[in-house]
Amino acid sequence: MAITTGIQAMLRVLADSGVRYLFGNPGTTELPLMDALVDDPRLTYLLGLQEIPVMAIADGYAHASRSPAVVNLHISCGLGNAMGMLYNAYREGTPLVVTAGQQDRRLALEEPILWGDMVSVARPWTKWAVEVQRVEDVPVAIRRGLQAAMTPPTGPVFIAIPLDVQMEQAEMDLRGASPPNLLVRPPLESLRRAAAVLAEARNPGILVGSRICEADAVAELVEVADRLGAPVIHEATTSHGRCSFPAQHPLAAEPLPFWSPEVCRRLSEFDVLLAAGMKLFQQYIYHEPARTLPDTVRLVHLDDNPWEIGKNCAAEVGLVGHPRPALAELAELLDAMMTPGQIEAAQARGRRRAAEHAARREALRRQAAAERELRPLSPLGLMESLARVLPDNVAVVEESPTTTLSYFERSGALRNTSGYFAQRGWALGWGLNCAIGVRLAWPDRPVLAVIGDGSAMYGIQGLWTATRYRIPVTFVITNNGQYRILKDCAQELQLPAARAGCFLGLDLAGPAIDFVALAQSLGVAACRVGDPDSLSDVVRESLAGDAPRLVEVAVKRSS
Ligand SMILES: Cc1ncc(C[n+]2csc(CCOP(=O)(O)OP(=O)(O)O)c2C)c(N)n1
Repeated sequence: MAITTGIQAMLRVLADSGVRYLFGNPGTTELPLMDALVDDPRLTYLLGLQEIPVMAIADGYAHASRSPAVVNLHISCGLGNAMGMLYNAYREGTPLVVTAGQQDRRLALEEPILWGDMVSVARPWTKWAVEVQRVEDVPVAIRRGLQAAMTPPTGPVFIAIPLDVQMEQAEMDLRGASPPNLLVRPPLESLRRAAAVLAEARNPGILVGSRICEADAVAELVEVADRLGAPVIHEATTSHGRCSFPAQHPLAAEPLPFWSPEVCRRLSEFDVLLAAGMKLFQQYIYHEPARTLPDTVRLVHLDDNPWEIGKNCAAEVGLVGHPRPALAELAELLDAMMTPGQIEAAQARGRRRAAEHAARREALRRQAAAERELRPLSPLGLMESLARVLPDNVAVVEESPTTTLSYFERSGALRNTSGYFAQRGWALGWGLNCAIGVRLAWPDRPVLAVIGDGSAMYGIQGLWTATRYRIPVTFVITNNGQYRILKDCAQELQLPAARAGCFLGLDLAGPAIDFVALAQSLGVAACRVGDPDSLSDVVRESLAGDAPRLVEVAVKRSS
């Protein structure tokens, strides 16, 4: 027990829990924190110039470091600016502890400047939201917040601390959080049923989501896929997230298509599907028929979040538990259960899938290589120029909706699965900043961010933070001068003007945005390139460098 202030208690519990960074943007109600940090050697504060960068840098850091990231926001207006990124974190399950100041409670009845009911604002997109009312409760709230953020389903929490509580003193227990071991295996009886269904499948497939990568269970999934000879299918780019299966593995299949009729058609060849760590299904635009999973499929669904199992699609066997021990156990059970005939059939399926996969990958690479001739570069031509220079240990962050096309993964250029980050929540402004957080967590891995011109403008201030703290990220801005995805969606919705090729509010060309000048004004070295060889050269050099750099590339417009 020690006598200290509320804010010192918060810092002590955070430091004792292993937290090293605070990501923030302050106002008056956060000044006790800023003051206390002046000579605190335990925690480093990273200043972001707006709340979108603050939250998204923290998001990237949390995912790459596999630890909770702690954010400090200004009262109501700061939280307001942060809401899009809070939404992303909630959809992704990012373990964020978002703290904020609150007005002095002695003023509250008068409704002082910037006072507001922040808990009600944050609650829908957090696992837990609270305003601490007694200084003695600060350490408990911080410990609980850290633990709640990391416990499945992982996700953000929100803790507001009024100014008077921050400055008050009390005697408190300041020990850090010590979360329990969460490697909980699903019940053996359910695993046996799952293994039996999978073993007897004539043509099994595997649907995989981000939580397999996040649970560090990719190697275990490979073991299961190999035993079954089953292709492994990621979510469509609309909700892709992390890469949970090695892109170069012979069983890595094309991701799911976008719309329900094609998803259903694609899945109709399978008699059994194992869904692992994936939300079934995250659709976007309604299509008839809306059904995604064919009636004929028997579903085995594994997740650490029971809410996901049977949520939209009835599962014959539901497995609730940590994916790593669950998949390891499943592989062992398959070894014990599969008959020689089943093993032989699985091997034959695997060989057939491998041949199909190799042919598809080769055709994609050929097409991309041919498109290198186009000017301005096409999306494929651009991605192929980047793919040529990706180091083995690169981390890639993508937020460029119509340019990236899952090319790194589909072409096999991505050799290290852990380093792939893509949008899941779709509040834009995330990608450029997520990349900064990833690099902060992984100082030894080069980081490439491929960001659309539209997306970049929602969080461009992050460039200043990258320079200020010398965090070397290579930002490639794919500039097509438009919100192309929205034009594509307007056509998909068959809207009358869009069908005639007319759009309003979806072009960024008048005036054109000068990303080179913008980056330079925020302290980041920048250049513009147009041909593929120069692009490859400048990105290769930048990835090996020790400072942030921005490369603007013109991309062919569709209309
Ligand atoms: C904060 C936020 N505002 C608006 C949108 C809607 N939106 C989705 S994609 C998109 C355009 C993205 O443009 P760009 O990054 O240039 O990629 P492109 O579609 O041209 O490939 C917009 C505005 C959003 N998802 N998030």
